[in-house]
Amino acid sequence: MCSVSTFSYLLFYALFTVLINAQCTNPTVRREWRTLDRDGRAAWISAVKCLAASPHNPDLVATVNSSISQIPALTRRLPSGTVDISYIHMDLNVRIHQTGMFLPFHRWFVHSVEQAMVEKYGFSGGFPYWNWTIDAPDFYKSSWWQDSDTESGLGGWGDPDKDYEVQDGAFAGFALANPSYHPMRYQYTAQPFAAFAASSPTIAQFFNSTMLETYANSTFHADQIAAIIAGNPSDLVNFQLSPDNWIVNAVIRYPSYPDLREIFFFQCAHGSVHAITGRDLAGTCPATTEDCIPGNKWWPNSPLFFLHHVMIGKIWSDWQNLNETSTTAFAGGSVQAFDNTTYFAEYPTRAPPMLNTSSDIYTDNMFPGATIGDVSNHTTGYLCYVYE
Ligand SMILES: *[C@@H]1O[C@H](CO)[C@@H](O)[C@H](O)[C@H]1NC(C)=O
Ligand SMILES: *[C@@H]1O[C@H](CO)[C@@H](O)[C@H](O)[C@H]1NC(C)=O
Ligand SMILES: *[C@@H]1O[C@H](CO)[C@@H](O)[C@H](O)[C@H]1NC(C)=O
Ligand SMILES: *[C@@H]1O[C@H](CO)[C@@H](O)[C@H](O)[C@H]1NC(C)=O
Ligand SMILES: *[C@@H]1O[C@H](CO)[C@@H](O)[C@H](O)[C@H]1NC(C)=O
Ligand SMILES: *[C@@H]1O[C@H](CO)[C@@H](O)[C@H](O)[C@H]1NC(C)=O
Ligand SMILES: *[C@@H]1O[C@H](CO)[C@@H](O)[C@H](O)[C@H]1NC(C)=O
Ligand SMILES: *[C@@H]1O[C@H](CO)[C@@H](O)[C@H](O)[C@H]1NC(C)=O
Ligand SMILES: [Cu+2]
Repeated sequence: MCSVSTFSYLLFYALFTVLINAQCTNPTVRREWRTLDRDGRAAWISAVKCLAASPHNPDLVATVNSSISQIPALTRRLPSGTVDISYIHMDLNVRIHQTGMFLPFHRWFVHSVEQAMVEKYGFSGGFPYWNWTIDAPDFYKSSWWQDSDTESGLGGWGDPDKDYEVQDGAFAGFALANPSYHPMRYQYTAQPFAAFAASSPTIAQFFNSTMLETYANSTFHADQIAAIIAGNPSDLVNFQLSPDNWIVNAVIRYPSYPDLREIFFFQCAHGSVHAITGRDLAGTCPATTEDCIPGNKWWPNSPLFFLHHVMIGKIWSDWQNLNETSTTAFAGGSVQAFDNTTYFAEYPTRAPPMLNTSSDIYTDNMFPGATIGDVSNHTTGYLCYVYE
């Protein structure tokens, strides 16, 4: 099933270099998942499964100090493609969220995974995306969760009696590796913030009654996303922040909380899609896993992670294309600014040292590297795709 391509590394590298320099004359097309035909959906799922079954990449190195990343050493990982892919996101967590790397890293990350699927498993390219604004009005019952085809369907919600493990579709029983092996799970969570606040009194202090009762879908409905795309021309920092400016206020009001990372991340449109889908898209620990710290680290466990992030990349692209001052806009720092709230208010996504378009995207040596400038336009050659 998973025929590995015969390309040698050198040939691949040569092609790759040519591609970088080439004009983007024949872009692949990224389409909304539901507009793909059955074969198109099955081809993507098949390539994802092949990648998941592929061997561990021995070149992968964790680069973040483990006292910061708080993840197990790489040597304790079992060999598997999705373990590796999840692992670099776990390792780089603090560098790629709430920093200037957020949008560039995730665009590069999806592209690199897509390239691996194309080079190794004959995927024809054109990574699909999940336009969840379609689902926002009635997320639980939406068409997204209705396709139980065993080769082309993403399946439905998990079974509450089985720790929300997904029972149908092509990913039923799909084995995930982080934080320990378990079948893939999704749990509809309409108001995720109440449970999040209840998890600790320290976290609870950030939430007033409005926030506790916020419906996750209220942050990613179509009107709101259209407003985000139309807003803040040329200002990438506020574009990135715009889904959740109000949480910045909360952070400033409660300066004592020692780790604001999770609070901030949970509240935006991006985070809300993770949270409303629950379990493996939300970093909720499996029932059987002891010593597990929940969080966003292993979100890429779930194949939906990538469909979600192509959508985030499309929103960025739509924003870039709406106003000529936005096309090449870049601003952002390399470190999160959570510990000191004065600092946080000054640099909500971007504390110094500052990044620029020549800055290298962090790769953990897992995939070929690129700069922020390489990914800021997806039709210049390094990237070569359009959205439909
Ligand atoms: C990792 O961080 C710890 C704690 O701050 C420090 O003691 C150690 O020297 C660091 N290790 C490296 C390789 O920088
Ligand atoms: C999502 O779908 C809606 C409805 O078709 C559409 O209006 C909107 O532009 C789409 N959003 C993006 C970012 O493509
Ligand atoms: C969010 O979901 C609830 C429950 O399905 C629904 O009643 C509400 O209208 C939705 N909100 C938006 C903004 O679509
Ligand atoms: C809760 O805080 C948000 C953000 O600061 C604010 O918009 C909202 O009005 C507050 N709600 C209440 C009940 O205080
Ligand atoms: C683009 O944004 C600038 C502000 O940065 C604004 O002055 C200009 O009118 C916008 N152009 C269009 C076509 O919306
Ligand atoms: C991307 O690059 C292409 C080709 O150079 C150019 O036509 C297009 O306007 C650019 N788009 C953005 C969003 O910068
Ligand atoms: C917080 O950051 C601000 C701005 O960088 C700085 O002026 C202030 O001294 C810092 N406060 C503490 C307690 O570190
Ligand atoms: C761009 O950022 C990198 C670090 O990411 C730094 O080494 C380099 O000096 C910066 N270049 C400019 C022109 O500021
Ligand atoms: Cu991420």
